[in-house]
Amino acid sequence: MRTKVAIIGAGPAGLLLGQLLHIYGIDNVILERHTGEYVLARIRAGLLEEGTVRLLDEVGVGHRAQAQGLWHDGIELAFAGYRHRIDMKGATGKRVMIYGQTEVTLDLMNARKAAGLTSIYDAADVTPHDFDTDHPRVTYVKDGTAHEIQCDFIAGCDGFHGVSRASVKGDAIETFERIYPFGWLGILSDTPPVSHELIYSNHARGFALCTMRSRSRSRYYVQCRLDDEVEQWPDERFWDELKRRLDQKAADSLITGPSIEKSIAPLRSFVAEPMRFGRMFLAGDAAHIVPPTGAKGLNLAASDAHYLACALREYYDEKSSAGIDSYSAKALARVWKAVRFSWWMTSMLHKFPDQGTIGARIQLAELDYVVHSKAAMTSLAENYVGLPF
Ligand code: FAS
Ligand code: PHB
Repeated sequence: MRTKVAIIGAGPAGLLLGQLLHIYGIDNVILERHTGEYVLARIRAGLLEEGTVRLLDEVGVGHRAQAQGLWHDGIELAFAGYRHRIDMKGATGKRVMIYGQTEVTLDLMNARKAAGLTSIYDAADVTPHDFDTDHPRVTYVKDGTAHEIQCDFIAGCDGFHGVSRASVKGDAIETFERIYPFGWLGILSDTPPVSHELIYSNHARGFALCTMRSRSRSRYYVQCRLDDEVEQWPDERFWDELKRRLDQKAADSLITGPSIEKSIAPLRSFVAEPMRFGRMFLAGDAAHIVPPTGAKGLNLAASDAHYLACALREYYDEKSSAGIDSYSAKALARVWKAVRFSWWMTSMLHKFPDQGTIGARIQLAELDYVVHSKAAMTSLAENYVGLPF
């Protein structure tokens, strides 16, 4: 088989890139190691920046998000027993949309199918080859049969544990990593959200986040130990702990119910540089990971897909390699600002084992400053709603 761009990974980065390339008239094939059902079953992000929603509209899949997504003008920071609202729309003129990553992935999958584009799920041993030559190729095994795809370019959209970044020679890549000494225990429940906007809570017992997927489905997180296991957190314990980390009004009005999903995610900041290796590009989690405190992971996957699709359109339409030559620097400039913001939000809101009493006080002083300073609130808001592409 031959295609112009072989995309490895059918998560948000790969699927959005595939649709953008399609509307730019650039043939592409997606190779995914799991089934579509498996990909859809993963509960992950829930918050889209306006720029991400615009990209969904651009590829013709924004209608369900526009119909079912919840536009939010602000968020609340809770600390020292009180909640303080950050008016993001007032500060930046922009909003964010609550619309689950699962729905984004489903919308993109359906659009890809409707366009008759080639997606190979359940592809085993997917391996990029010869991407440092003008004739890259990708091999894989499907139902026991080996296959090869010749292509012009490879897009490694295969997430943090994918094969693309792992295929780059050690001396050609530099990585930067910070692993946080805690995780997030997340729960999904068919209960009405405790508040109409998100609540990020700094508490002496640890961080908590109240978010949602709709007006009848809530998503909650509590900071947990790295060695915690889901089995140690029966629903009752989770709800009790969440209430203890919220202000009294939220704790009193919280509606609990049976969990329909419960999982623990580790937190890390990670960046690989560069994001281009000859004729192979990395996009999304394959190149970078942020702690979800800033809700940036999915949105960075979207901006990478946008930058890469525009660069490839320039290559094919204008016979210019300027775009692909500048892709890595352009994407990384936005990635690093999101890495910084996600680190800052995480540092301000979580309980760190070694922070001591002074560290807790400095966090409270920072939060007190942020919610009482127009400049500080505007800075938080413009990063949270998404810096320009
Ligand atoms: P993905 O990991 O989503 O997709 C990569 C795809 O490549 C997967 O389908 C995988 O099966 C496939 N793949 C991997 N190796 C392969 C191989 N060798 N061959 C073929 N295919 C291969 N972000 C937020 O903004 N907010 C959140 O709240 C949030 N919560 C998260 C919770 C968890 C538990 C995790 C793990 C991540 C969370 N994220 C969150 C980040 C997450 O949403 C990612 O940023 C987003 O999925 C990135 O999309 P992709 O880059 O497409 O990577
Ligand atoms: C979510 O809805 O899952 C979510 C929202 C905002 C975050 C993290 C997760 O910062």
